Amino acid sequence: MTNETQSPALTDGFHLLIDALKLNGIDTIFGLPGIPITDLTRMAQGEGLRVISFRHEQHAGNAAAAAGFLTQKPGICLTVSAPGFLNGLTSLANATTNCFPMILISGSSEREIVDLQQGDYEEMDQLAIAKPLCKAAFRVLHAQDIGVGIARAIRAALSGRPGGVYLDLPAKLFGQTMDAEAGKKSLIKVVDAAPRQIPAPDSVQRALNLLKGAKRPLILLGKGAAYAQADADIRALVEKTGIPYLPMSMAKGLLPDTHEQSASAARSYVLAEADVVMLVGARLNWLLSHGKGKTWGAPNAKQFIQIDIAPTEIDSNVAIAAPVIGDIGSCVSALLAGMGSNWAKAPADWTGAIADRKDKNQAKMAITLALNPSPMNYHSALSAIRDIVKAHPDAMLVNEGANTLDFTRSIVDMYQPRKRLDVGTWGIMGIGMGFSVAAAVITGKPVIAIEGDSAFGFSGMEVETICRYNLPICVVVFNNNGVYKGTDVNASGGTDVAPTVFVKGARYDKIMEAFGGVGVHATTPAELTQAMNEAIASGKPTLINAVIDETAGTESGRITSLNPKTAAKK
Ligand code: ADP
Ligand code: TPW
Repeated sequence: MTNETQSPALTDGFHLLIDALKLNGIDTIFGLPGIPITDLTRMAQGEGLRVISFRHEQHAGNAAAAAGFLTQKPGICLTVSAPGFLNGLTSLANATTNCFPMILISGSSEREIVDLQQGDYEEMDQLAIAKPLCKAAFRVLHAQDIGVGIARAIRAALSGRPGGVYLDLPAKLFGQTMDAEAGKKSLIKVVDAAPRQIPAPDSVQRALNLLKGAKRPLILLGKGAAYAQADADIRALVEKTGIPYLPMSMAKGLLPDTHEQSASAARSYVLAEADVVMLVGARLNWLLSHGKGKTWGAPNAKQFIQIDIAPTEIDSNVAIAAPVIGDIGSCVSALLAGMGSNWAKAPADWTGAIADRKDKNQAKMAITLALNPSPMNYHSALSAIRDIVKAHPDAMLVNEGANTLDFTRSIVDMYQPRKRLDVGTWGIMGIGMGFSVAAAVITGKPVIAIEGDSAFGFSGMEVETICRYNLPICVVVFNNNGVYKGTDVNASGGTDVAPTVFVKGARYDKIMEAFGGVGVHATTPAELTQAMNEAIASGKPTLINAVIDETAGTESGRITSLNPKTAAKK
């Protein structure tokens, strides 16, 4: 026998990356394999990470973003170079716009060749392209820097206003080796990635003074409030003050929509009439008419308190009289503490006037919901779905479309925080199946996806992903034969159908059957109810093709006024 000296144990880029993610509590990767990351996906799975493989990177990225929103850990999306990276980029930009923490990790081609533009396989300067679309972008060139790269990416995604981060990993990095012990030491376990940010006491006092003098106060809860997971304190603030509140769509359920202080059924009234509005994790962007105009009643008759982690958000659209800067949990608990034990409840004439309007509007809506037209319309279908969600308050609800979005948001009550995922700040189509997969994988609860037929088309191929992982997802496609409606005509009289019209009577349920899931064709609320109940009871991937009157709904749903032709007429 020869007396060989044993070579020191080595590690490589692949393993350092996996170890760095695991060290930081990351247990799931959403992605799509190919050069140079195929082995990484295999090894990650081999090392105990859950690797969820998609059919298109945008949906893997959307899943990562939704996972970030639900868990306060950055969701990880893994893509191949150039085209895969670009496919993932929409979701990275969308996550940043929504303030959801995610990290897009992409393999890339070799720097030397890319920088000299010598035509490498899938050549692209990905770092430069990603930079303006996310919070931060980093590239790692050496295996010993992987620990730092992951730590910086996690901190950037989670701290302050959460958002998307890009991490560029050139192919050569994965195979680089180094001493295993030194490699282990190079990894960083991030301590306190999203440090609490305690609001300044004078800012809290200023807000309380304003609130105390309010005659018609209103609280507006946004998806930042849902993200913050300060559910008990937010509820305490609302209930202690007796102030009516409005949830933005993804803040629904933070308090149950059936709560007596919910002003959703009197939305236009409270927005116009309130004198002091407290924004909690909600921006005064287009979704709130920028805080001005007809929606907000008489000009200059309102004062705003805004709780937000991002100081630069303040005064973005209108003057904010009392900004409270900090994390929502710390801000809300400071406000509660400052209120003491005998804080006066919101004036009864205000809350009484709201209750009257709510009663009237709800009675009107009840009549519409009770109708049972044939074919189904949005209201009769959603009336059935509303009862199903009520019976399953822990189910996740994913929602996209135009009319399908607007009507579901207003008709289907939510009962628990962070159960509703939708098109978010951009009003983007295509989040449906990606968000649904993340919702199922992360929560393990049943998922109900209410999808416009156009909206569904953007991510429909992920039905195969849903079947492959046997996820308890029930997709309901509101099929009205087109974008918005199915009734448009070709203005030229030619043989092509109008740009918004699809194949009539399409059977989306067959797509689910193609991959072994359950497909149902439903033409009545009773059939819809039965199919949804069976889907939830069995946990089997299900797609219900819900036939909706093709004349129902309006162009662009509630935002018709944003269409240039309509806007120009104003
Ligand atoms: P919505 O669309 O529901 O109105 P937005 O996405 O417009 O909500 O607003 C969310 C806001 O919440 C952002 O301005 C963001 O900075 C803020 N935010 C997110 N997380 C936190 C947090 N933990 N603490 C404080 N503010 C937060
Ligand atoms: C990435 C524009 C907004 S809503 C919508 C489109 C195409 C579909 C509406 O039809 P659907 O719903 O889903 O059938 P319904 O209930 O009204 O019939 N591309 C992207 N995002 C957006 N928002 C669009 C296009 C759009």
